[in-house]
Amino acid sequence: TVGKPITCKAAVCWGAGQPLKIEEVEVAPPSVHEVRIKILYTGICHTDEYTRSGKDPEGLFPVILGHEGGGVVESVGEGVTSVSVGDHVVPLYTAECRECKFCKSGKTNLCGKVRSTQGQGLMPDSTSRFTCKGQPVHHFMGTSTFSQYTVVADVSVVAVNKSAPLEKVCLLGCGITTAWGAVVKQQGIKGSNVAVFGCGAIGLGVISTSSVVGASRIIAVDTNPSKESWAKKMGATDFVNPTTLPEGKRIQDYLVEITDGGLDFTFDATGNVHVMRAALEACHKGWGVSTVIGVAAAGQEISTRPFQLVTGRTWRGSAFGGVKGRTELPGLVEDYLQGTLKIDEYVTHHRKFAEINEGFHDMHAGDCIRCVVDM
Ligand code: AHE
Ligand code: ZN
Repeated sequence: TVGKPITCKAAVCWGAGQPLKIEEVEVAPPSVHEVRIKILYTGICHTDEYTRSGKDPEGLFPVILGHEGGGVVESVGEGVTSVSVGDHVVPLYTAECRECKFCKSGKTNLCGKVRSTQGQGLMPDSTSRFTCKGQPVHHFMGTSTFSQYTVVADVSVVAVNKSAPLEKVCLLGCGITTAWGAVVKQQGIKGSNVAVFGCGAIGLGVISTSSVVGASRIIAVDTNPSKESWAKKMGATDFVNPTTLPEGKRIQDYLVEITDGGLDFTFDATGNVHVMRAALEACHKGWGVSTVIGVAAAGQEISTRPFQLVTGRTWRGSAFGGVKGRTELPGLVEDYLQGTLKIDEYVTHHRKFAEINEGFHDMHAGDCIRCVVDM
């Protein structure tokens, strides 16, 4: 049977730099291999703000942002077998088709199936399911969770245990999973020393996961002194505020000094290219590995002396923590239910849907780790 369009509320961003506006939108029924989801909760991530601000070179407007959602399957299109009506689901901005060159390589979680249309703000058939005031509205990251109903590709959604609260496991849609994967997919963290630059949700998740897998020393780095207690609560053994170092002392030189030659592993969770450089240069000669997680603004480039690499440091990065969402998210939900994966701790702010712009402001305040919006 062919479904009907649904009229509901969505937060539309009409142009770069504009606040979101709650509008009535029409959400078309799911087409072949698509799933329509009633979104119940969504987190707000810096990437939503990055695209809203106009800094994202892939940004398109008007758009419905949001990529950290939790909801219930309302209807499915033809050919959908992986989820059913009523399933509790998390949309995935990194799809997993299990058929493309990337998925079959066994080397990456990046899936090629829908990425190009996703980047154009469209469904795989190159059209949008959202209409507002008679005008098509772009999708975002294949998820658009800032809408009470959204449509996603069936390769871009995973069903999870219904006993898990969606207001918490929605955060597995981005932040928590990204941080978890960046650590567990990296061999050798156990018994090693680690430095984490930036103590937002991602940095704290890296600290927490490093602690769980048994890193021997975890140095948290942040310019905000109030992040020290957060970092220690998540398992950091040391906290360094680079702004309090003696004048002219670079953070990388300081870290190399206090670690007898540098870190085994460092992580950038800031998106600042100067911090990325410091994170690489804080690595131990011969074997240190630095992972870039943060998203840098358009036009930004990283640099260092090639000698840093010649002398055995490795610069790498991962997206969505290298996690294959459909295969791995159900297990992360079980870990959460069993108490071995922290999620509740990250939720510092709650907002009603009507207050979503305030949620964006919350994010800029130093006391916010994650704000969850009740749709
Ligand atoms: N569109 C941006 C890049 C944005 C980006 O790097 N996105 C991250 C996820 S951010 C989650 O909060 C990512 O995983 N990208 C992989 C992908 O396939 O997009 C730009 O600068 O063009
Ligand atoms: Zn995100």
